[in-house]
Amino acid sequence: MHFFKSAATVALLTGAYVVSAETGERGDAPITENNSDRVVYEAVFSSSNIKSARFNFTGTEDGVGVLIHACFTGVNASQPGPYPYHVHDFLVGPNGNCTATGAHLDPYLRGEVTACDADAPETCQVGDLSGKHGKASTEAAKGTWCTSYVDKYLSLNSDDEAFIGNERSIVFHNANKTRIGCGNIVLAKEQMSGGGSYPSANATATSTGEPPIATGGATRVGASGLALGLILAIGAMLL
Ligand SMILES: *[C@@H]1O[C@H](CO)[C@@H](O)[C@H](O)[C@H]1NC(C)=O
Ligand SMILES: *[C@@H]1O[C@H](CO)[C@@H](O)[C@H](O)[C@H]1NC(C)=O
Ligand SMILES: *[C@@H]1O[C@H](CO)[C@@H](O)[C@H](O)[C@H]1NC(C)=O
Ligand SMILES: *[C@@H]1O[C@H](CO)[C@@H](O)[C@H](O)[C@H]1NC(C)=O
Ligand SMILES: *[C@@H]1O[C@H](CO)[C@@H](O)[C@H](O)[C@H]1NC(C)=O
Ligand SMILES: *[C@@H]1O[C@H](CO)[C@@H](O)[C@H](O)[C@H]1NC(C)=O
Ligand SMILES: [Cu+2]
Repeated sequence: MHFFKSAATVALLTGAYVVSAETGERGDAPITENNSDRVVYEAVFSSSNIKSARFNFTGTEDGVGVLIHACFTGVNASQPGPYPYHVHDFLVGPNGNCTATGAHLDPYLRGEVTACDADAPETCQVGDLSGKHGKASTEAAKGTWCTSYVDKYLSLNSDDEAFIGNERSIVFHNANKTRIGCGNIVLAKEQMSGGGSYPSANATATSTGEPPIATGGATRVGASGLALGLILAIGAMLL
Protein backbone atom coordinates (compact mmCIF):
# COMPACT_ATOMS: atom_id res chain seq x y z
CA MET A 1 0.00 0.00 0.00
CA HIS A 2 1.05 3.61 -0.17
CA PHE A 3 3.40 3.63 2.71
CA PHE A 4 6.95 4.79 2.69
CA LYS A 5 9.23 2.63 4.76
CA SER A 6 11.81 5.22 5.64
CA ALA A 7 9.00 7.59 6.47
CA ALA A 8 7.56 5.15 8.99
CA THR A 9 9.39 6.72 11.87
CA VAL A 10 8.29 10.18 10.81
CA ALA A 11 4.74 8.94 10.56
CA LEU A 12 4.98 7.46 14.04
CA LEU A 13 6.51 10.56 15.59
CA THR A 14 4.18 13.04 14.01
CA GLY A 15 1.09 10.96 13.60
CA ALA A 16 1.18 12.06 9.98
CA TYR A 17 0.22 9.71 7.20
CA VAL A 18 3.03 9.93 4.67
CA VAL A 19 2.39 8.96 1.07
CA SER A 20 5.48 8.52 -1.03
CA ALA A 21 6.05 4.99 -2.28
CA GLU A 22 3.45 2.32 -2.57
CA THR A 23 4.10 -1.21 -1.43
CA GLY A 24 2.09 -3.89 -3.17
CA GLU A 25 -1.04 -5.36 -1.66
CA ARG A 26 1.00 -8.56 -1.63
CA GLY A 27 4.09 -6.87 -0.26
CA ASP A 28 7.28 -5.58 -1.80
CA ALA A 29 8.85 -7.40 -4.74
CA PRO A 30 11.49 -9.85 -3.50
CA ILE A 31 14.99 -9.80 -4.96
CA THR A 32 15.15 -12.71 -7.39
CA GLU A 33 17.77 -15.46 -7.37
CA ASN A 34 19.02 -18.28 -9.57
CA ASN A 35 18.73 -16.35 -12.83
CA SER A 36 21.10 -18.19 -15.15
CA ASP A 37 23.47 -16.16 -17.25
CA ARG A 38 23.19 -18.91 -19.87
CA VAL A 39 19.60 -17.96 -20.55
CA VAL A 40 18.81 -15.12 -22.95
CA TYR A 41 15.42 -13.63 -23.65
CA GLU A 42 14.91 -10.96 -26.30
CA ALA A 43 12.33 -8.47 -27.44
CA VAL A 44 12.87 -6.84 -30.83
CA PHE A 45 10.30 -4.65 -32.49
CA SER A 46 9.60 -1.71 -34.72
CA SER A 47 6.53 0.34 -35.51
CA SER A 48 5.56 3.40 -37.50
CA ASN A 49 6.93 5.48 -34.61
CA ILE A 50 10.15 3.65 -33.77
CA LYS A 51 12.60 2.25 -36.29
CA SER A 52 13.86 -0.37 -33.85
CA ALA A 53 13.83 -1.35 -30.23
CA ARG A 54 16.05 -4.22 -29.10
CA PHE A 55 16.13 -5.75 -25.64
CA ASN A 56 18.03 -8.65 -24.25
CA PHE A 57 17.58 -10.14 -20.81
CA THR A 58 20.06 -12.54 -19.22
CA GLY A 59 20.78 -13.83 -15.76
CA THR A 60 23.77 -12.65 -13.78
CA GLU A 61 26.99 -14.23 -12.54
CA ASP A 62 25.66 -14.57 -9.01
CA GLY A 63 22.13 -15.32 -10.20
CA VAL A 64 20.66 -12.22 -8.55
CA GLY A 65 18.37 -10.22 -10.82
CA VAL A 66 18.29 -9.90 -14.59
CA LEU A 67 20.80 -8.00 -16.74
CA ILE A 68 19.02 -5.92 -19.36
CA HIS A 69 20.48 -4.28 -22.45
CA ALA A 70 18.14 -2.05 -24.43
CA CYS A 71 18.67 0.10 -27.51
CA PHE A 72 16.13 2.38 -29.12
CA THR A 73 16.66 3.77 -32.60
CA GLY A 74 14.81 6.28 -34.73
CA VAL A 75 11.86 7.33 -32.63
CA ASN A 76 9.61 9.62 -34.63
CA ALA A 77 10.66 13.10 -33.46
CA SER A 78 7.05 14.21 -33.37
CA GLN A 79 6.54 11.86 -30.42
CA PRO A 80 7.16 13.68 -27.14
CA GLY A 81 9.81 12.14 -24.87
CA PRO A 82 11.44 11.02 -22.67
CA TYR A 83 9.85 7.65 -23.26
CA PRO A 84 8.57 5.28 -20.56
CA TYR A 85 8.71 1.55 -21.27
CA HIS A 86 7.54 -1.47 -19.32
CA VAL A 87 7.07 -5.23 -19.22
CA HIS A 88 3.37 -5.78 -19.91
CA ASP A 89 1.18 -8.74 -18.96
CA PHE A 90 0.18 -10.15 -22.34
CA LEU A 91 1.43 -10.72 -25.85
CA VAL A 92 1.04 -8.15 -28.60
CA GLY A 93 -2.27 -8.53 -30.42
CA PRO A 94 -2.94 -9.06 -34.12
CA ASN A 95 -1.45 -6.37 -36.39
CA GLY A 96 0.89 -5.13 -33.67
CA ASN A 97 -1.97 -4.11 -31.38
CA CYS A 98 -0.23 -2.74 -28.26
CA THR A 99 -3.51 -2.35 -26.37
CA ALA A 100 -3.79 -6.12 -26.23
CA THR A 101 -0.70 -6.29 -23.99
CA GLY A 102 -2.81 -5.18 -21.03
CA ALA A 103 -1.29 -3.61 -17.95
CA HIS A 104 2.19 -3.64 -16.46
CA LEU A 105 3.59 -6.82 -14.93
CA ASP A 106 2.58 -6.30 -11.29
CA PRO A 107 2.43 -9.62 -9.45
CA TYR A 108 2.54 -7.94 -6.05
CA LEU A 109 -0.41 -5.69 -6.88
CA ARG A 110 0.92 -2.25 -6.10
CA GLY A 111 -1.03 -0.59 -8.89
CA GLU A 112 -0.52 2.50 -11.00
CA VAL A 113 -1.81 5.33 -8.89
CA THR A 114 1.36 6.22 -7.02
CA ALA A 115 4.36 6.72 -9.30
CA CYS A 116 7.32 4.40 -8.86
CA ASP A 117 9.94 5.74 -6.46
CA ALA A 118 13.28 4.75 -7.99
CA ASP A 119 14.88 5.01 -4.55
CA ALA A 120 12.62 2.20 -3.35
CA PRO A 121 12.51 -0.05 -6.44
CA GLU A 122 11.15 -3.02 -4.48
CA THR A 123 7.93 -1.03 -4.08
CA CYS A 124 7.51 -0.43 -7.81
CA GLN A 125 5.58 -2.53 -10.25
CA VAL A 126 7.96 -5.32 -11.27
CA GLY A 127 7.42 -4.45 -14.94
CA ASP A 128 8.01 -0.72 -14.54
CA LEU A 129 11.50 -0.71 -16.01
CA SER A 130 11.64 3.02 -16.82
CA GLY A 131 10.23 3.90 -13.41
CA LYS A 132 13.05 2.01 -11.72
CA HIS A 133 15.89 2.72 -14.18
CA GLY A 134 14.95 5.89 -16.06
CA LYS A 135 12.98 6.66 -19.20
CA ALA A 136 14.47 6.30 -22.66
CA SER A 137 16.13 9.54 -23.71
CA THR A 138 14.95 11.79 -26.52
CA GLU A 139 18.38 11.00 -28.02
CA ALA A 140 16.51 8.00 -29.41
CA ALA A 141 14.74 10.44 -31.75
CA LYS A 142 18.08 11.64 -33.15
CA GLY A 143 19.78 8.29 -33.56
CA THR A 144 20.32 5.35 -31.24
CA TRP A 145 20.16 5.48 -27.46
CA CYS A 146 21.09 2.47 -25.34
CA THR A 147 20.95 1.61 -21.68
CA SER A 148 22.00 -1.32 -19.52
CA TYR A 149 21.31 -2.28 -15.92
CA VAL A 150 20.51 -5.13 -13.59
CA ASP A 151 16.92 -5.23 -12.41
CA LYS A 152 16.81 -7.22 -9.18
CA TYR A 153 13.10 -7.97 -9.33
CA LEU A 154 12.58 -9.63 -12.71
CA SER A 155 13.03 -13.38 -12.93
CA LEU A 156 14.06 -15.84 -15.63
CA ASN A 157 12.65 -18.78 -13.68
CA SER A 158 9.24 -20.05 -14.67
CA ASP A 159 8.14 -20.77 -11.10
CA ASP A 160 8.70 -17.16 -10.04
CA GLU A 161 5.83 -14.70 -10.20
CA ALA A 162 8.17 -12.13 -11.69
CA PHE A 163 9.04 -14.47 -14.60
CA ILE A 164 9.18 -12.56 -17.88
CA GLY A 165 9.20 -15.58 -20.20
CA ASN A 166 5.54 -16.57 -19.94
CA GLU A 167 4.04 -14.61 -22.80
CA ARG A 168 4.99 -11.13 -21.64
CA SER A 169 5.80 -8.15 -23.83
CA ILE A 170 7.55 -4.80 -23.81
CA VAL A 171 5.61 -1.62 -24.54
CA PHE A 172 7.30 1.65 -25.48
CA HIS A 173 5.29 4.79 -24.73
CA ASN A 174 5.56 8.47 -25.53
CA ALA A 175 5.71 11.03 -22.73
CA ASN A 176 1.93 11.26 -22.59
CA LYS A 177 1.69 7.48 -22.19
CA THR A 178 0.43 6.66 -25.67
CA ARG A 179 1.71 3.22 -26.71
CA ILE A 180 3.94 3.81 -29.72
CA GLY A 181 5.60 0.41 -30.08
CA CYS A 182 5.51 -3.07 -28.57
CA GLY A 183 7.02 -6.51 -28.98
CA ASN A 184 6.99 -9.91 -27.32
CA ILE A 185 9.65 -11.25 -24.98
CA VAL A 186 10.89 -14.53 -26.44
CA LEU A 187 13.49 -17.10 -25.42
CA ALA A 188 16.57 -16.60 -27.57
CA LYS A 189 19.00 -19.04 -26.04
CA GLU A 190 19.28 -21.55 -23.27
CA GLN A 191 22.69 -23.08 -23.06
CA MET A 192 22.78 -26.14 -20.86
CA SER A 193 26.54 -26.47 -20.67
CA GLY A 194 29.48 -24.11 -20.79
CA GLY A 195 29.46 -20.47 -21.77
CA GLY A 196 28.19 -19.10 -18.52
CA SER A 197 29.10 -19.21 -14.88
CA TYR A 198 25.73 -19.55 -13.23
CA PRO A 199 23.98 -22.91 -13.70
CA SER A 200 20.75 -22.92 -15.63
CA ALA A 201 17.68 -23.24 -13.49
CA ASN A 202 15.80 -24.36 -16.58
CA ALA A 203 13.80 -21.35 -17.54
CA THR A 204 12.04 -23.19 -20.34
CA ALA A 205 10.13 -25.48 -18.00
CA THR A 206 6.50 -24.99 -18.92
CA SER A 207 4.74 -22.60 -16.63
CA THR A 208 1.50 -23.81 -15.21
CA GLY A 209 -1.62 -21.82 -14.59
CA GLU A 210 -2.54 -18.34 -15.65
CA PRO A 211 -0.07 -15.49 -15.48
CA PRO A 212 -0.73 -13.13 -12.61
CA ILE A 213 -2.80 -10.23 -13.85
CA ALA A 214 -2.12 -6.70 -12.78
CA THR A 215 -5.41 -5.06 -12.06
CA GLY A 216 -4.36 -1.46 -11.70
CA GLY A 217 -4.37 0.47 -8.49
CA ALA A 218 -7.54 2.48 -8.55
CA THR A 219 -9.54 0.25 -6.25
CA ARG A 220 -6.86 -0.06 -3.66
CA VAL A 221 -6.43 3.51 -2.52
CA GLY A 222 -8.55 4.63 0.32
CA ALA A 223 -9.57 3.62 3.79
CA SER A 224 -8.07 0.15 3.64
CA GLY A 225 -4.77 1.65 2.51
CA LEU A 226 -4.81 4.02 5.42
CA ALA A 227 -5.60 1.20 7.82
CA LEU A 228 -2.83 -0.96 6.41
CA GLY A 229 -0.42 1.97 6.60
CA LEU A 230 -1.21 2.35 10.27
CA ILE A 231 -0.90 -1.37 10.91
CA LEU A 232 2.47 -1.42 9.17
CA ALA A 233 3.59 1.64 11.09
CA ILE A 234 2.65 -0.05 14.35
CA GLY A 235 4.39 -3.20 13.17
CA ALA A 236 7.51 -1.19 12.40
CA MET A 237 7.42 0.24 15.92
CA LEU A 238 7.47 -3.27 17.36
CA LEU A 239 10.58 -4.26 15.39
C1 LIG B 1 18.13 -20.98 -5.67
O1 LIG B 1 18.71 -22.25 -5.80
C2 LIG B 1 19.17 -22.80 -4.57
C3 LIG B 1 19.91 -24.09 -4.90
O2 LIG B 1 19.15 -24.89 -5.76
C4 LIG B 1 17.96 -23.00 -3.65
O3 LIG B 1 18.40 -23.50 -2.40
C5 LIG B 1 17.28 -21.67 -3.43
O4 LIG B 1 16.11 -21.86 -2.66
C6 LIG B 1 16.91 -21.04 -4.76
N1 LIG B 1 16.38 -19.73 -4.52
C7 LIG B 1 15.18 -19.34 -5.00
C8 LIG B 1 14.75 -17.97 -4.66
O5 LIG B 1 14.49 -20.09 -5.66
C1 LIG C 1 22.71 -7.82 -25.47
O1 LIG C 1 22.75 -6.56 -26.12
C2 LIG C 1 24.00 -5.90 -26.02
C3 LIG C 1 23.85 -4.51 -26.62
O2 LIG C 1 23.23 -4.56 -27.87
C4 LIG C 1 25.06 -6.72 -26.70
O3 LIG C 1 26.32 -6.10 -26.58
C5 LIG C 1 25.12 -8.08 -26.03
O4 LIG C 1 26.03 -8.90 -26.71
C6 LIG C 1 23.77 -8.74 -26.04
N1 LIG C 1 23.86 -9.95 -25.21
C7 LIG C 1 23.29 -11.08 -25.56
C8 LIG C 1 23.51 -12.22 -24.64
O5 LIG C 1 22.59 -11.18 -26.56
C1 LIG D 1 6.12 10.94 -37.64
O1 LIG D 1 4.86 11.20 -37.09
C2 LIG D 1 4.16 12.20 -37.80
C3 LIG D 1 2.90 12.54 -36.99
O2 LIG D 1 2.23 11.37 -36.58
C4 LIG D 1 3.84 11.69 -39.19
O3 LIG D 1 3.16 12.65 -39.93
C5 LIG D 1 5.16 11.34 -39.89
O4 LIG D 1 4.89 10.75 -41.13
C6 LIG D 1 5.98 10.41 -39.06
N1 LIG D 1 7.29 10.24 -39.65
C7 LIG D 1 7.72 9.06 -40.07
C8 LIG D 1 9.12 9.04 -40.63
O5 LIG D 1 7.06 8.04 -39.96
C1 LIG E 1 0.20 12.20 -27.08
O1 LIG E 1 1.17 12.48 -28.05
C2 LIG E 1 0.78 12.15 -29.38
C3 LIG E 1 1.94 12.42 -30.29
O2 LIG E 1 2.45 13.70 -30.09
C4 LIG E 1 -0.45 12.92 -29.76
O3 LIG E 1 -0.87 12.52 -31.05
C5 LIG E 1 -1.55 12.66 -28.77
O4 LIG E 1 -2.66 13.47 -29.07
C6 LIG E 1 -1.09 12.96 -27.38
N1 LIG E 1 -2.12 12.56 -26.45
C7 LIG E 1 -2.45 13.29 -25.40
C8 LIG E 1 -3.52 12.72 -24.51
O5 LIG E 1 -1.92 14.35 -25.14
C1 LIG F 1 -6.64 -4.18 -29.81
O1 LIG F 1 -6.76 -5.00 -28.67
C2 LIG F 1 -7.76 -4.56 -27.78
C3 LIG F 1 -7.64 -5.40 -26.52
O2 LIG F 1 -7.50 -6.75 -26.81
C4 LIG F 1 -9.11 -4.67 -28.45
O3 LIG F 1 -10.12 -4.24 -27.57
C5 LIG F 1 -9.11 -3.79 -29.67
O4 LIG F 1 -10.30 -3.95 -30.37
C6 LIG F 1 -7.95 -4.15 -30.60
N1 LIG F 1 -7.87 -3.16 -31.65
C7 LIG F 1 -7.74 -3.51 -32.90
C8 LIG F 1 -7.64 -2.39 -33.88
O5 LIG F 1 -7.71 -4.68 -33.26
C1 LIG G 1 14.30 -28.06 -18.96
O1 LIG G 1 12.93 -28.20 -19.23
C2 LIG G 1 12.68 -28.89 -20.44
C3 LIG G 1 11.17 -28.85 -20.68
O2 LIG G 1 10.46 -29.25 -19.56
C4 LIG G 1 13.22 -30.30 -20.32
O3 LIG G 1 13.00 -30.99 -21.53
C5 LIG G 1 14.72 -30.22 -20.06
O4 LIG G 1 15.23 -31.50 -19.85
C6 LIG G 1 14.99 -29.39 -18.82
N1 LIG G 1 16.41 -29.20 -18.68
C7 LIG G 1 17.00 -29.28 -17.51
C8 LIG G 1 18.47 -29.02 -17.49
O5 LIG G 1 16.40 -29.54 -16.47
CU1 LIG H 1 3.70 0.33 -20.45
